[in-house]
Amino acid sequence: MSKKTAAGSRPPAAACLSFPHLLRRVLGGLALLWLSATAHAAHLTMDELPLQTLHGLSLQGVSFSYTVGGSASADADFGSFGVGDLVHVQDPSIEGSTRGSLRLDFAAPVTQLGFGIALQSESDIGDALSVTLLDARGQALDVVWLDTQALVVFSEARFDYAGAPVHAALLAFADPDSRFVLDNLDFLPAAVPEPGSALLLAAGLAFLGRRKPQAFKAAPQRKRNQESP
Ligand SMILES: [Ca+2]
Repeated sequence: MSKKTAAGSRPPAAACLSFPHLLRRVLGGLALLWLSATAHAAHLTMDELPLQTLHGLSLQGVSFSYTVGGSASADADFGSFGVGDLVHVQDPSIEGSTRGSLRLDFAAPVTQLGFGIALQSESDIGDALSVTLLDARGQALDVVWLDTQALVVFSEARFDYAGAPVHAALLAFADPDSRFVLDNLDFLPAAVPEPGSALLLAAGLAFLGRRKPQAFKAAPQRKRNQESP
């Protein structure tokens, strides 16, 4: 039997895959499914809704609470105009008194969080505000103190975080006699596979479990075919 005839009788390509090759192909497909899971980044520029009181507002997976002395306050607005076009914040934005604390609660925990902040000051300010990142139990994952810089008119900074899932963030200001502006809020919910992807993943693993013995039995047969004259 010639080599050409032997090649012509070769079994279909899929049957020739060794188990490691098959495993790589299936896992590659499953990885693509996994990456298509529901992780949609949000970018809020505070023009999503008209001017209104901030406390109690929820949109795109984040809820805002603004309190002064532990009580809900109307001294912070969403969609406020007046700060103009600065480096880290631009009209419209969130604006309020630094007497209060601002809390962001996320509908799904976020692994990335960022925002621009400006204080009504023309000076650089060290430790101008603290950002406390909270886990699912309300325990502090981290506390970050931000310095602000006098860039245009206000004293500004950009906060960016990437790490363990954060369920809420609490902002508190060192100087209670000023105003703050917050804008360009970015957050990325932790990826959670969609139900369909999870089912496909389970089906893929079940397929691998059935396929493994067959693939190992097929390999010696191919070797015998190649050695035949
Ligand atoms: Ca804006």
